[in-house]
Amino acid sequence: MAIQALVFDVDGTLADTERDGHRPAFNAAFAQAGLSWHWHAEEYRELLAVAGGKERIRHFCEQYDPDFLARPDADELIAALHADKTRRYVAFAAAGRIGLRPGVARLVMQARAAGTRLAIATTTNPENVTALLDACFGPGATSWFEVIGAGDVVPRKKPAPDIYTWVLERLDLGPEECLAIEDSAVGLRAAVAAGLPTVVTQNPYTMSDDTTGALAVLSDLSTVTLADLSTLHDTVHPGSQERPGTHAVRSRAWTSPTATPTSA
Ligand code: XBP
Ligand code: MG
Repeated sequence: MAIQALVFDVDGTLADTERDGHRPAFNAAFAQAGLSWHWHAEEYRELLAVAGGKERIRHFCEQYDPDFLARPDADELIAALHADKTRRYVAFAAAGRIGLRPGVARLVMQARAAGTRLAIATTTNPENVTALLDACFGPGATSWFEVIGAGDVVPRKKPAPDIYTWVLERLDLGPEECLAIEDSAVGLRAAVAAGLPTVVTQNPYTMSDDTTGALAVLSDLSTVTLADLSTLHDTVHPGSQERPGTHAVRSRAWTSPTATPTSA
């Protein structure tokens, strides 16, 4: 079955946004608010287990600053911190501080040329998505992505399947007609739970993540073509009892030297 749509995750997949955008923006917002919090890279890697910026701040407070959560205005303070963090992230993106990961632009262009539909399923705010796409592809690039599922449009964030289900409904496609591209265990679990065959492109933050269920695990998309992804997608048997995303990758299906199929 041909791939009808590529569904991209954003953070860690399109760009190293956590390294170049989110973490610095969180820390700048904390400093601006007079808080002593500072998320170092290794600590942030652990915090990424919780998707969603507001949820991540709350999780951090539960562990390290429960007194903050005991304040009667804690919810408002977290919302204000997150709003400031979002403004900073958008400014970073607009200033060109966040670049696309290798191969992303080429794959997006190939898909557009081939008429393969494009969509996004992310936990981050829609403003962040627009800022990143505008800065990296040029103004108006959000229109290339037919459906953009982002942020709080679903109450349950990844690893719940909800954002992928939301996107599939708007694409009016079944999960087996799509291919998801993710970077993390949290994102992979969400996509697989929604039934999408999923390729994982790891980054330094997600290098040690559990990739069980991925069709393939790659270091990046630098050598991957749309034809490669189609061949890989063909190895999934729609209608079988096996869940998409857990199917064995046949060795003939993948020619990229960087590919590491999760099962032989
Ligand atoms: C990653 C996330 C987000 C970002 C921060 O999203 O979990 O929460 O870390 O963005 P994905 P916000 O990998 O699904 O793109 O602060 O806007 O939540
Ligand atoms: Mg991600």
